Amino acid sequence: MSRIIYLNGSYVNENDAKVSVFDHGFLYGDGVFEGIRAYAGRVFKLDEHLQRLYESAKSIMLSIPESYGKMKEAILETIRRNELRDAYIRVVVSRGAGDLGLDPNKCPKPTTVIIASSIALYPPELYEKGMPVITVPTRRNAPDALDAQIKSLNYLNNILAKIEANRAGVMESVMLNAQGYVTEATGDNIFIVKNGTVITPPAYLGALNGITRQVILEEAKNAGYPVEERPFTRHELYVADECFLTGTAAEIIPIISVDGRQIGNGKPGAITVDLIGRYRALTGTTGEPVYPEQ
Ligand code: PXG
Repeated sequence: MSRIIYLNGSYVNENDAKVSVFDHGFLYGDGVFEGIRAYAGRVFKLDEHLQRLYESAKSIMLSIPESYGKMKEAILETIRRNELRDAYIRVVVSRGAGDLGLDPNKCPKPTTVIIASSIALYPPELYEKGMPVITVPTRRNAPDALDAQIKSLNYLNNILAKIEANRAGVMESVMLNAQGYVTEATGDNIFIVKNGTVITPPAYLGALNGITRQVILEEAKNAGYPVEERPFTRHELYVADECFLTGTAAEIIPIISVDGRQIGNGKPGAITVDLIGRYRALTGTTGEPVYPEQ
């Protein structure tokens, strides 16, 4: 079935959803985006994603044409028009078409695209068995160069890190910052567990303050686990009892080895498994209803 795409105020068939080659999103990666999920007819953490979208845009002085309320309705309507209940939603706002120079002043009208697609789930055995990762030479962007809180269309060093993972035969890589502290994976945040304490790097080191990350920090506190947001190096990662990644697309994925060092007993840890269960209990039961509730 051909998808219906929201493009600048209209709902069009995916074959007609076309953007100019002069769009600065295409020419320069000048724009922002969000990746959002719906479960069982409810959009999970929609306001949190929208707030981050508008904050990313504000930071790069991009004025989103749609008001917050209009954008929210457009997201829900795009899901409805595609008759989805479980969906991955991509919202992209680019600087729009301009000339061949960098200057955003030459781009009078931003481009807004909303895609709602059925979700390509990761294989279930990944969650049961966990997966190996590596750390890579490609550094996460320094916050004084390009702040990780801006979810911009510039993902090149994350993509380079993904290429390094592919070449090493693993699915994900963990990026360090220029000082060698662990930041995050290419599209997911990272957590370790040591002696029962749940630890994640602070966002200021150069990690996106992910929405799944925030949910997991909250759920860990609710469950009574001590929680710490503090810097750690590769050594602490190697000697962790448990490790997992968090993100909207991946949810919570257990990590069972890092650079060939087995984590814990090489199986998903007990706290990781508990947190996966707590996260799954929230998705599909909380969030913005897409359809009138029966
Ligand atoms: N770090 C980075 C760099 C991200 O881009 C996350 C962490 C997780 O954040 P949330 O808010 O989702 O918990 C992200 C966001 C994909 C994909 O298709 C995922 C993201 C970005 C781009 C693509 O897997 N995740």
